[in-house]
Amino acid sequence: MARMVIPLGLWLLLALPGARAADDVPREVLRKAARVTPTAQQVAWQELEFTCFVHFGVNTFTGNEWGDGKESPRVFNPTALDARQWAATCKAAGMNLLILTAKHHDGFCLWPSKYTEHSVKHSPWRNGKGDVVREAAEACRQFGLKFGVYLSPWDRHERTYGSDAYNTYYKNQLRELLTEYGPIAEVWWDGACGEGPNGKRQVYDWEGYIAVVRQCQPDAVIFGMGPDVRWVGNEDGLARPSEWSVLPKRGPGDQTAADLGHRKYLAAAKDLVWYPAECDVSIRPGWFYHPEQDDKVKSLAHLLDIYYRSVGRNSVLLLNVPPDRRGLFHENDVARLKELRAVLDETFRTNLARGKPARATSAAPGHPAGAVVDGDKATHWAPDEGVAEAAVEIDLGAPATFDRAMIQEQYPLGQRVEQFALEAWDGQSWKPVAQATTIGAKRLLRFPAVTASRVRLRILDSRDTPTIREFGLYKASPREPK
Ligand code: FUL
Repeated sequence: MARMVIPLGLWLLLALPGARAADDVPREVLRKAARVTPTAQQVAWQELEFTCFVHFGVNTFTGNEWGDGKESPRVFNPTALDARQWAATCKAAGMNLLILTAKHHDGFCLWPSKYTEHSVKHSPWRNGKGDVVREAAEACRQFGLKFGVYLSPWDRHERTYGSDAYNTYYKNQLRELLTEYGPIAEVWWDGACGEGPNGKRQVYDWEGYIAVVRQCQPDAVIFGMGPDVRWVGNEDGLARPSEWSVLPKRGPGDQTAADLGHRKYLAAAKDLVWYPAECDVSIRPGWFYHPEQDDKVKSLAHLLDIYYRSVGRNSVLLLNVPPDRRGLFHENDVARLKELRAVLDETFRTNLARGKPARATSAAPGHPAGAVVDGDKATHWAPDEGVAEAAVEIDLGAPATFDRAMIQEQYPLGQRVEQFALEAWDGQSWKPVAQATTIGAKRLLRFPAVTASRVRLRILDSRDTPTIREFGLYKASPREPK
């Protein structure tokens, strides 16, 4: 018989007095993490769920993804620009905010900035009198969308880039955008950085940039290099299977680990922060429009998968739709967005659990089980204080068939659930339907169709008393590709 060999590391672990597994975290640390909460601005942003990125600029006309800053402003000449067509498409697709690349890395400004000549002012478009930022901001207001700006810190055109004078230039442009175009809901900063004409790498004044945003648009959230919204870590539009909004405070941009927010990081952290994920992805291979990609618009199945793995995983989806050389969203992209909306609407129109009798293992005063099926985001169910394991059961009244579930935590109070399961009563016993880890703002689950008249949501582990805002059961649209 082979002898069992215990590796040295394990011996040491077994021998060490009080040795703990990495995720055996003291309760008070978990409770502390569970009580970190979002700002009102972060909540407003999270509720947007589905948002639109608009990459547009000289690259649209040169065919590049990154311009080198040497482009003539004369190349910018959309023949039929209509920002209302963008806004109308977004609205119909269920997107709630539009973020425009006011300036990309090439430095060309889509508005007539007072601080540079490298802008629409010297383009043939609208005889140099046009302002894309204004047209987009006004279209968004007209269609009830929020508006945001991408202002690339990396600027390959500006002569002062690489020196401190550039920080002044950047702040001036930021102030222009944040004071002359009405409310701005999101400011988008990636960390791209290069060398200026002087051969020096630019040292960005992030603190100074943040101060300008806070002063001019206190309701805006700052993405990426700012403190409010974090890059999910990929450009595929996909959040992690366990996506935490509470993280140890670290340097901006250093937020790409696969197990970010895992409890094993909490004990050592000095500060914990609410830093939720945004998933950016383009509907096409490129961020900018390229005619040769007209037949490469992502499939309906692919976009649905992205939706379930972003919006359905405690994140906001920022889907890029690049206007073409006319200055319009291309017909293929518009058609795909329509299909996506139709399928999502059909799937989520009827919540089979809504208003059905609900009961729970326990309920704290004022937080009854029925709150999870009342469709009211102001109410939630919570078991008795200090209970990390609890269940809520919903009686559907008659057998119903479903293959999708939606669960929301009352996340403005903190993100708490670490593990949960969905079960269905088959007449004899409870059968597992699905199991997952985090919930946060929204969790969407997909599973093979189940027919049952009773279901229960079991919270298996939670960092503190769980709070469940809403629960839903749905049957996927038959138009969803198999
Ligand atoms: C990146 C940029 O370099 C890409 O061009 C694009 O704008 C993407 C959304 O962000 O950092």
